[in-house]
Amino acid sequence: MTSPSYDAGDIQVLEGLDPVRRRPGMYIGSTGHRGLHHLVYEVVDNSVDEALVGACSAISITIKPDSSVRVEDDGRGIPVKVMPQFGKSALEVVMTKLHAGGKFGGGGYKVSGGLHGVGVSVVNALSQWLTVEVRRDGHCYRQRYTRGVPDADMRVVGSSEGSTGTTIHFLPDLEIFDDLNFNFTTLAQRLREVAFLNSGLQITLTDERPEPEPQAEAVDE
Ligand code: 0RA
Repeated sequence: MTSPSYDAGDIQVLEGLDPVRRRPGMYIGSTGHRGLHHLVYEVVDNSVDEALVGACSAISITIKPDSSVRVEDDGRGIPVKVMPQFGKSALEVVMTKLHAGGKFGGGGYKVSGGLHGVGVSVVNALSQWLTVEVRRDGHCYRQRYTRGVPDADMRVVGSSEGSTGTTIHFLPDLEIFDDLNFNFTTLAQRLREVAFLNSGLQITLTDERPEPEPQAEAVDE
């Protein structure tokens, strides 16, 4: 019997998320407006990666009234099997470990999305809370995190009703970001570019925030 062989391509260095909260700018560029919007692009890039392998045809992004953001795709869903080397679901590993180079696991799982992707775990680390739902293998799985730390183990919450995909819903952390003022136009411009570059991929952006009240005109006394 031969023992498994390892080469540089198999090395996986997975760290926890503490460094991300300590130095957010290193991972997302800034904790201002740009960094805030980068969180959305990071999640969407992972869905786009699914589209690039022909596994995803629609991505829907919603800015919720509390300025949380929900990104839903119809990709394969983040894998959920327990990874023996971690004793955790692949989902929890993807959401709570920072990959510092090398490949993720032997099965060809990737942790980060896109060319410049730092991974959805960075978004998790920088969110006050994040919920992920995966529709896969006939089930709907769910896990919630607070500032990147699981509240509980992943659990089955229902049937996938025949569909597959991933829904990530997160509230950026005001301990990290200056404010949560997402700019619809900024997001729409970037997402339009993504849609243009990925023909056949449907991208929907919805803003559920209340309209700002018209401000009273300043009147000189
Ligand atoms: C790791 C491995 C695979 C897919 C994903 C992650 C994945 C991540 C995100 C984030 C948002 N939507 C996503 N969809 C998929 C490969 C799955 C497989 O081989 O079945």
